[in-house]
Amino acid sequence: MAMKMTFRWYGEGNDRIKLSDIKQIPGVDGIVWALHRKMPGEIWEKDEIAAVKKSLDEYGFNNDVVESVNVHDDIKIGLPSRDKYIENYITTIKNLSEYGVKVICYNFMPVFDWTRTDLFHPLGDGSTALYYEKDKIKSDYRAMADYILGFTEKYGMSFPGWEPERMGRLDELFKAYEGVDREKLWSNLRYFLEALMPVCRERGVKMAIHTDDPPWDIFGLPRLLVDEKSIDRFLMTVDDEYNCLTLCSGSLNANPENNVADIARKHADRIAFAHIRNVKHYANGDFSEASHRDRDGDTGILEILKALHDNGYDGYIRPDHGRHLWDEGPGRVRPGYGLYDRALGIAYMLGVWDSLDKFDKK
Ligand code: CS2
Ligand code: MN
Repeated sequence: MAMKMTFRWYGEGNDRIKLSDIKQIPGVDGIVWALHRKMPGEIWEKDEIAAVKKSLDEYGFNNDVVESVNVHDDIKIGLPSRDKYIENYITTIKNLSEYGVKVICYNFMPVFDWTRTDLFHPLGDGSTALYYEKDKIKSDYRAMADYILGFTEKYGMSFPGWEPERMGRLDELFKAYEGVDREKLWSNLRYFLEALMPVCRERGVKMAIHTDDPPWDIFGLPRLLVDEKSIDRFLMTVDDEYNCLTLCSGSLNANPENNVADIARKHADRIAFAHIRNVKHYANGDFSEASHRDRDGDTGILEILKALHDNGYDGYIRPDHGRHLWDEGPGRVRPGYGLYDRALGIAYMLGVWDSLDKFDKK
């Protein structure tokens, strides 16, 4: 069984990139998809799932991986209403499994999904990339949310995890999370997964948590999946082959102390999905995203791919964020999710992988 290459696509009418464009990238087996208009907690209905599957079938792409089925805040906070939302989540898992879905990527970050301070940071060669300026993320969560929302409104796009409806209630949300310290969040995550595991086993669906991005607390909110130790803890807490990891190299390596290849080697059997992205660090703690070429960043892309390959990795993989190239300026591209650099990333990764297959037989 070989590793399966995938490409994230935001869906018909929600992504400027077309399936027919993706079809021309060599080696893509599947589309990582989602019903992006669903609010966290809502059930994904069978007819909606069937429609996406049909559109992917036409191009011969598998629909095995969903990213993301977002988790309702009440589950993360641990409110009594969580049981109702967990029931909905279980129904969604069942519905997805009927259409062949095998992996669900999700995250358990309070309030915010990935966080950056500049979506179009010039890299000096004419391209731009996502950028994190450490000093900008201190206490003013409103200012950061306004920056992201200003962008999404201007260009009529929505970002997963940054739903304007939720962002409009930020103060309320921060208040609701007040009693949720790190240990409480761990126990709420455990409660959620233990409720899901029986149906995951029965249906053959792996839950693959995405590592937190960036991997440290922000605005006083705890983040759990931040380093090797916390990943060990996560996998032990619910020690089930259906409780898996989405290993996101760029998220983890936003902290340069994290050796992503070591983590990949240690937990290869529990990685269901790998996001490959390169990060370049600056001495003051800022970081920028970079091309997939190993030497363009500090993440150790070659070591990570080798670690997965050495362990016979046969899960799903995708290029994570890419730079914005050529005509992909603001308004013409989803930040991080352009066509060109992700296609180049795939060609690079497959080049490495094919060479390992051919010359590095174990
Ligand atoms: C993704 C995340 O764009 C990205 O960085 O890797 O947004 C990811 O989809 C979510 O955190 C998973 O729920
Ligand atoms: Mn990722």
